[in-house]
Amino acid sequence: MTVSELFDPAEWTLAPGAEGYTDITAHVSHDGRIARIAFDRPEVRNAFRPHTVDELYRALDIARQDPKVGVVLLTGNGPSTKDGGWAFCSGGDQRIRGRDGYKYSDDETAVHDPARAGRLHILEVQRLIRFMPKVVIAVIPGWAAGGGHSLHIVCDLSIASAEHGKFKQTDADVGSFDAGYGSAYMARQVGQKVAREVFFLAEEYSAQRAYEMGAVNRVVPHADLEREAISMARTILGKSPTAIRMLKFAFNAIDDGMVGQQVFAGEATRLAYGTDEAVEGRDAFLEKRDPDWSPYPYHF
Ligand code: S0N
Repeated sequence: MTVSELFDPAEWTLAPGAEGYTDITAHVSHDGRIARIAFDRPEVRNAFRPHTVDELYRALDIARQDPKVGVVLLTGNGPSTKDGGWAFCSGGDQRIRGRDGYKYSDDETAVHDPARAGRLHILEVQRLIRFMPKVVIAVIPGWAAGGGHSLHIVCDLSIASAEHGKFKQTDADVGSFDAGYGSAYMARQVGQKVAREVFFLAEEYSAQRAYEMGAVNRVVPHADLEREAISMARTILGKSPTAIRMLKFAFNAIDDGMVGQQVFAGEATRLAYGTDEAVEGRDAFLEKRDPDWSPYPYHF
């Protein structure tokens, strides 16, 4: 079965736990270092329903916890068999939007678990992308609209198809709004005037325009999109994992307030634990003696 026209089976193997997914596909490169996670609902421009978001969260979290994976490619399979259209993601599935969020089923007579009603958990996915200590690249073969537009904004890097990459922030058209990273962080990327225009006018813009705005890193021929994304990932994988992790959290910190500081601090603590100085503190406690800090200077 074809995963996507741009998917090269020679590059990938099924990711752990991916057998049962219905709304996404998840693969890892043969050396285990790159994860490819893709929306797989091309007939609705890869719109997500709660079940899609559950699977996406699971696949991303598996990639987060896999010590071999250093880069995640987030993309959309395609094209649509109905009309040949391509999409990265068109956001929340409007057909199952209720008054309190998105429903797990469009069966109005079904008994819904109240704890699972009205889920808006795409925001949990956004936070996972934001805070995972790995680079996440949005690989955009077609439409990035609504909540799909916001997902590309929250990814660390974006690469788009020159022919089919299209962008539109439809939130205000359908009475929804990403008042978090989707809008405020976009303004950080492209400036306030441009971000407000994107949201207030909800016009279509091309991959080239997205590049000129500073929202997309690279625009490449459609047929080369995934190859270029893999090449970008391989370049990143050639760098120091600690340096990349610290840099990602450094870039995040200024916009993430105390949480950004906490994430950065966690990484700093991990590094500090590796020093002889920290080992001395732990050993002194365990050996019930005063610590000897004399070998450790006050650096200036
Ligand atoms: C993507 C668009 C621009 C593509 O236009 P195009 O190429 O003309 O295709 P269409 O003919 O329109 O679409 C093809 C088929 O796909 C269906 N479809 C497309 N998008 C959706 C969708 N989002 N939901 C359901 N169906 C969709 C079409 O209906 C069509 O089907 P058929 O063939 O049967 O007619 C264009 O399609 C478009 O504008 N789509 C809608 C984009 C949109 O408004 N998305 C929702 C925006 N809101 C969100 O995403 C919520 C975000 C979010 O989740 C969130 C964020 C922050 C805080 C909370 C939340 C939360 O609510 O969870």
